[in-house]
Amino acid sequence: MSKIIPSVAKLLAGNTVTKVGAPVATTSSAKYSTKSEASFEIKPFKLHKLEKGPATTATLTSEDALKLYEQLAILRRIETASGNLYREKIIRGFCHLYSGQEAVAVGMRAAMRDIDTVITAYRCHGWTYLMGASVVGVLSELTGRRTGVSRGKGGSMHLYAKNFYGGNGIVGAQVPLGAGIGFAHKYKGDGGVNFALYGDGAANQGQLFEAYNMAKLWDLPCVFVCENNGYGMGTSMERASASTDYYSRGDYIPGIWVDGMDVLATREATKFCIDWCTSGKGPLVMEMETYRYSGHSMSDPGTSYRTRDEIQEVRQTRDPITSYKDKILSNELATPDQLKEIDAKVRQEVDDATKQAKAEPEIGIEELAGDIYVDCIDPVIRGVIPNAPLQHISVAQRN
Ligand SMILES: Cc1ncc(C[n+]2csc(CCOP(=O)(O)OP(=O)(O)O)c2C)c(N)n1
Ligand SMILES: [Mg+2]
Repeated sequence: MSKIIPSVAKLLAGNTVTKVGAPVATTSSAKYSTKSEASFEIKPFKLHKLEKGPATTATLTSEDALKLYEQLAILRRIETASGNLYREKIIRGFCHLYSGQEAVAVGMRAAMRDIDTVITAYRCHGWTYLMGASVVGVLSELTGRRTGVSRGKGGSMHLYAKNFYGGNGIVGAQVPLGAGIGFAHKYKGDGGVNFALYGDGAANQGQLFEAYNMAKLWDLPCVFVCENNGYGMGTSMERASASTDYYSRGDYIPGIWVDGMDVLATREATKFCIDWCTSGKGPLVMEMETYRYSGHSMSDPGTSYRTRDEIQEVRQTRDPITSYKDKILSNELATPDQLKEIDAKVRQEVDDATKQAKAEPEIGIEELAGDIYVDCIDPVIRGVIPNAPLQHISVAQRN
């Protein structure tokens, strides 16, 4: 088996610039990777009002290579499970999948520090996991169960975790909120940076430009991240946007275009943004060019405004997981056996979480008015029936 690796390397080599580091294992077992570190060249960033951009060479250790692979794989698997649960009618309501866009979140998360914060729109399942929730916490929320991150009261669009401000269903509304979280970092002087993610469709809203303005006036540590997946529901970006150079649309705010299908590019760009913001230079706009494989939501087959060939082409040539897998295999940072092992572990974890989510109960009716307030001043909550108010109760544990 170990003989396969050099030949895979030859077949797949392409964008390596150097290989450094001594072999970490001299054993003949293919279970072990053979290089401790490798360097990769990143597709050039496009810059707006910046003289110098992020590093275009990324170094990756074998340990990080496996970690990133596992995260990419688990995000994809969570969405596959969510899609299935939706088709089984166990997940109800809205459900927007992130498949195809995983490298954006995983690369960003890899660069973020514990103090940094994130807010996004409704494609939020993967982010919730990356910010510390368990797979059960995510899937139970989607299925409306007690063990969900919002005790089953939020559903697919309203997931939260520590330093993760959701999960927001109103297109674009998370962006001014994100500037506000950036303000909180500055006000408290905690050194954190906030990342506010939005889509190419949301990018045309007026409230974004108001948020840009305040963020620049006050030089807030806030990165505006446009996840350009080519479409806002069934409308292509070319039909909706007079300028599709989203990285330059902050005008007076510097911007960076990033290949959002490359987890190393998103990681390096995010590192750059953190350095920029923490040195007091104010906000940045980052455009991540990516693609969504599924329809806009589960009720959209996703093939009336784009061709099946287009989706297939992206899957074959730019898939964030396959392309990354090829890279780490050909550079001997991981062996096929190691990746298979991770795939099996991920499948097991998500399968177990799916079973558990299905088995968990929903919360009782007595919690209908639970946890509305942190400090409850008036426990009487108006309901839909006049003269039959509900009682506020505190249920969830807080840290
Ligand atoms: C204020 C508002 N307008 C319209 C909608 C309906 N809507 C939900 S998602 C969406 C498209 C957003 O596209 P984009 O910003 O590109 O994000 P993507 O879905 O591609 O991630 C629209 C119009 C909404 N939820 N909120
Ligand atoms: Mg979009």
